[in-house]
Amino acid sequence: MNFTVLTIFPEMMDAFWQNGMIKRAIENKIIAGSSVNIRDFANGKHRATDDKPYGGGSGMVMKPEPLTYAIKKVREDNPDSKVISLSPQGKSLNKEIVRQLSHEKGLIFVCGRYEGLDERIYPLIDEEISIGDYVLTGGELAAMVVIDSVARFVPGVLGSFDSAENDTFENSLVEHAHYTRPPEFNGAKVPDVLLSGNHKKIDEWRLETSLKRTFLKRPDLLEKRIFSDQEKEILKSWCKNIEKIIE
Ligand code: 4H7
Repeated sequence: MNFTVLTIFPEMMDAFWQNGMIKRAIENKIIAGSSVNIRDFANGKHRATDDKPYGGGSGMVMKPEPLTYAIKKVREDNPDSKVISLSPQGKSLNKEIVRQLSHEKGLIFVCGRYEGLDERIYPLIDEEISIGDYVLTGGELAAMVVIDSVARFVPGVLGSFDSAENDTFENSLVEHAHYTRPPEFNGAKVPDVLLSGNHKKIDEWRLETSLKRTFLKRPDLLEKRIFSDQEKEILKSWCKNIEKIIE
């Protein structure tokens, strides 16, 4: 899968392409990630990418020509890619959109700055996405959020132990508690069951902590959940105990 980001601040993207799982996936040629400087497509002495708004008012607007030329060039090189603009007026990102995007051949992200894009850019945009109802100074951080979440669904990006399908929101429970060495830190011990080597007991304990944490931190997720028989037993055992306690 091919990710291309159109931005006037390509340096912002460098740290993203050059670290962690994204870096490794690029090195292993599982995904491709690159940035294109919109300014390279700007003309005139100052290579301006912004200009004053018609009709007056404060702030600047992204000029249509550099962005149009940049999109057309990147599209020629990646004819099957979808062009996405990140903006507060887009559809809110969620796991369904993330999974859907992960099936595309390539994604081209347009990162707005200033007060936004000249309206004549929009015919070139296939989809508008927002990462949430808040305002950012530019689309770059939003593009990183979308790419990071989408890349996790591309086979081979995550290690063989990890799977996007198993994480929170996929099965609508919060992740179970995690512990690593040392076995005791600042007086807090790792639960004995995790050191027992009894994998049936460990799985049960993980499911129970997962349910507990969801109950306390994200009760909204439980409302949508279809519980397994094992989960129903755990929930019932809590209720039994509650009846004893309040007797
Ligand atoms: C495109 C159009 C995304 C990009 C307008 C981008 C929030 C999100 C931007 C704008 C973004 C998100 C220009 C809108 C400046 C706000 C004050 C860049 N903000 N801006 N205005 N939620 N900003 O995904």
